Amino acid sequence: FLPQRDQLGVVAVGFSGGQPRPGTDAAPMALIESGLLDQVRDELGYQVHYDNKVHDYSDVRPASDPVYRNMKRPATVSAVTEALQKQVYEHAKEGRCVLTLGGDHSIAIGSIAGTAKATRERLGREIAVIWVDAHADINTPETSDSGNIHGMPAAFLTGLAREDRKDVFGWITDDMRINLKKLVYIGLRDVDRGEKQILREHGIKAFSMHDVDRYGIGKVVEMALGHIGNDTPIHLSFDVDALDPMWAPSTGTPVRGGLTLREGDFIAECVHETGSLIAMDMVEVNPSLESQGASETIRAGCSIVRCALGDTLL
Ligand code: 5AB
Ligand code: MN
Ligand code: MN
Ligand code: MN
Repeated sequence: FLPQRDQLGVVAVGFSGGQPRPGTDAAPMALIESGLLDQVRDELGYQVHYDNKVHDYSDVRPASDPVYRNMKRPATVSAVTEALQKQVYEHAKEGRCVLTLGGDHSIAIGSIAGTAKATRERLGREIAVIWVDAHADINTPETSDSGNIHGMPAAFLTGLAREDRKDVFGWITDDMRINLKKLVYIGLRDVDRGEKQILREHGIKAFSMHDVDRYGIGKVVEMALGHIGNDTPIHLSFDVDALDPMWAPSTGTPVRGGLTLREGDFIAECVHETGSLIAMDMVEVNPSLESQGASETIRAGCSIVRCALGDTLL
């Protein structure tokens, strides 16, 4: 189902409103300036469809945006992700693999909604999502302590969180949602109490750092891919904070005890090898935090994207 695997749609999302720290909005430009898209074009041989623009979505952002149901900047995140959903959908319906450069992780609401919808229309298939992260990002507005929407995208995408207000994610329709059974996590080590309950209650497949230590990354990836099954279209949502802060210090919510850079690259390489990758997000890079570590973090993000798109060691 990937006839156009050499075609890559790229959306650069300069957005940080899903969490409180400015800076993730500068990540797409930093990733691109470090040569990511040139490498993908020249070394990996993709035809890159990119509008040469970091989107800030200033045209759709509401003037005022009070807290609603405990969510911070709900109408802003909703408007931005709705616009992103349309951009990603347009690429995906052409059969392109879609790379979304964030931005904080709230933007996955838009990118995954776009690929889920396009894949249903194009192939009549449900997508699987591999969520690589220190966090589960599956708080509902009610279980979240922070009110930050970058901790909630998986809840809105699976339908565990729902809202009728059109300007607060009410635009998410069933065809944009993902199946709880086709969501799998790798790298978890900082999961909120309410999130643990959600994961348990719904039997959501999750491989924590404990599992990585116990089985090794090779076995964990094998089990994760086994869970979603062969020939299932895969959306890889990669939060750079899945990596240990040693490799990726410049991120808003770093947690020690994470993946090595090689383990992150390895996950991406294995997803590429399936031949089923239809989309990828690289999120939560924040070049303005830990300024000494910014170039390291950007390099790590670029490396993981290249691996997912087929860069090989030999
Ligand atoms: B990230 C926390 N669970 O809900 C919350 O970086 C952290 O996209 C969320 O994974 C981290 O605020 C969101 C405490
Ligand atoms: Mn995270
Ligand atoms: Mn995340
Ligand atoms: Mn984070």
